[in-house]
Amino acid sequence: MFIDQIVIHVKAGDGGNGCVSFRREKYVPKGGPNGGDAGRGGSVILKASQGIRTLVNLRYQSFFKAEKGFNGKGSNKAGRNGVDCIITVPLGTVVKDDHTGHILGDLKKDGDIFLAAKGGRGGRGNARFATSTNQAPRYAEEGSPGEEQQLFLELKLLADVGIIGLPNAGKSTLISRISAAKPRIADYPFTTLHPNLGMVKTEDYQSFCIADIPGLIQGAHQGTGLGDQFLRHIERSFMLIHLIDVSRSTGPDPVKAFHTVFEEMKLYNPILLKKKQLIVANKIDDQDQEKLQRLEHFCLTQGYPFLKISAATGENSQLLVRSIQKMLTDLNKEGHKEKCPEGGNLESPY
Ligand SMILES: Nc1nc2c(ncn2[C@@H]2O[C@H](COP(=O)(O)OP(=O)(O)OP(=O)(O)O)[C@@H](O)[C@H]2O)c(=O)[nH]1
Ligand SMILES: [Mg+2]
Repeated sequence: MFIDQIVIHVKAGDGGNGCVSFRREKYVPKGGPNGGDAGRGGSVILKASQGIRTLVNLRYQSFFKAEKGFNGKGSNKAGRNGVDCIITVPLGTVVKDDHTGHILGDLKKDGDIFLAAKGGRGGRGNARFATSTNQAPRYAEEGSPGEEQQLFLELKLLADVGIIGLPNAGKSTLISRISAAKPRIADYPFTTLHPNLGMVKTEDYQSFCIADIPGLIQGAHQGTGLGDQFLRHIERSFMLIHLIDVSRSTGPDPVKAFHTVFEEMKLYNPILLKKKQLIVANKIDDQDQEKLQRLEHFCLTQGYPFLKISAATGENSQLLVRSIQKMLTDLNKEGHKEKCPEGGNLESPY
């Protein structure tokens, strides 16, 4: 199951209470205060891990609580700290305040952590409060409460390249051709129900990550088809491959197909249109010459880079990989290194 949005509730452990105690020993009158300090409460920490792909594990548990700090004890014994609660999330998880919608963090790299709720401070024992004028304090500090908040987690995949297009354009066939990903492929629309990621290895031993998202149709922004919600997964891509069917099948006119997807992207978030797009005509093994020419002419006049391939037979697929690699290198040179427009501070828990 692919879950990419979820609300969780986190509660850090409260700090323990400091101890009030006095040393009692035979022949030692007025032994003095010896109440120990308490432990701090455990924190709730989100940790990004390469090993998981979706937020599905949070579907079955949405309340996370860290352990309370232990109280201090007599004989100057300190209480133990509460154990932290660590929640593993996939790379690309954006953490937002559920009430305000503010972005609090963005976990992009393996091992990135975000302090979701900080554990309460442990109270000090009475031994700490002894002074020359008050040598036997009968009070100790109480622990402070652990933080608590409601978070909205949103997964936005971190693929270098996103593949967009109408249903049946051959997006999944393409990703299975150039990467090791094995998505479902079939000749009916909406075969792909959630995004798939694949790593593409280039001839010069480099690699990039590519995402196949479910097809878009007219009205996707209003929820038609599978809607436009999956577009969030290409928001952070450097560039897009717009795949268009030019086969003899009864599919729509290729230029119209381009505009349909273009419009839906515009309605979802116009920022997507600023991304570099490579228009790729697919299914040239079964091409409709007129459709192909129309699309090629359109790209030429509009200044879009254009390629024609057959994802099914593999024709020109290596040329496509090289072109993507080159475009990514050029984009890197132009300084598009930062994938995510959304910032967010990663805070160390301690
Ligand atoms: N002849 C030919 N058929 C192709 C080619 N690429 C894909 N197909 C066929 O087109 C159909 C749709 O392919 P998919 O890869 O599932 O298309 P998709 O764009 O992922 O479709 P959705 O997931 O529904 O959006 C399948 O029957 C494929 O076999 C191609 O290059 N040539
Ligand atoms: Mg598909």
